[in-house]
Amino acid sequence: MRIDVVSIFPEYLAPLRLSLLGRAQEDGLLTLAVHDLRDFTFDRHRTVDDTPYGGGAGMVMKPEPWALALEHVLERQAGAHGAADNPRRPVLVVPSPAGTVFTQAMAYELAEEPTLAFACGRYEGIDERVLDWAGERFEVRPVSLGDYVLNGGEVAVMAMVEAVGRLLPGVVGNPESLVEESHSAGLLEYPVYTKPSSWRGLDIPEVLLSGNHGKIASWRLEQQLRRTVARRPELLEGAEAAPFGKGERAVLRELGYEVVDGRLRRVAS
Ligand code: 6GU
Repeated sequence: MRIDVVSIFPEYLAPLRLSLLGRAQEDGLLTLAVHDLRDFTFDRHRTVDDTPYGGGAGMVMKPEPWALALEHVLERQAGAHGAADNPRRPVLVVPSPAGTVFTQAMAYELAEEPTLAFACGRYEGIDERVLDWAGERFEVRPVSLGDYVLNGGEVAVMAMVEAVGRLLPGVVGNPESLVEESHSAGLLEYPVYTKPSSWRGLDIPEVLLSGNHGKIASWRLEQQLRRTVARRPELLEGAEAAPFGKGERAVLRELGYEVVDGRLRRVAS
């Protein structure tokens, strides 16, 4: 996969050269290019922002540097592996607190693309006409990390590139760690423990020493259910009941959920 990021703070993205994704780039599994938006300006001050029409606080990113930067990205991406056979337009992710919320499902979708581009806005945002213009050349996707406000898209891009990059074939050494995650999709992970079995007066759950793999698996699933109910109940409300067997349904009932038309429903308690 080829990823291009446009930002006024290219150094912000430097950590993507480290660790797992750094290795993926060395191994040729991922090509990551970060472009400085100011390289697409021509005035002495390399200006990328201006005051908003209609007034109001803050500054807005000027359109022309963005068009030039994104044209440059399109040229570079045209030669990427798989780009020529892509029947669809290349995806342009625009990080924004006003976007669709980024999820693991979206990470899997994006991991299928031969190329991805990210346009990091700063200040109050990018002149809206850039998105209209880009919409004729890219599949534009405004994406948010969640309901809070960051100063710009760079940190969000780091999160998204890491989430997508680790799904690319060969990037994660043991692909079973991905399989396990997708099996438990929709539930939070179970708690994990390592040696020593007794530490500062705290013992690990006994079942983990039993050697009974069936019992361990059902204990872990029960922990996932309890955790999800306690921390993220909205993940269970309306979820398909089909993946849950007799034992799990009993736990779910105890936790206040019933099955109606094959879906979980919170029972008033
Ligand atoms: Cl993608 N961008 C910004 N600026 N703030 C955010 C965000 C993105 N996601 C959550 N907050």
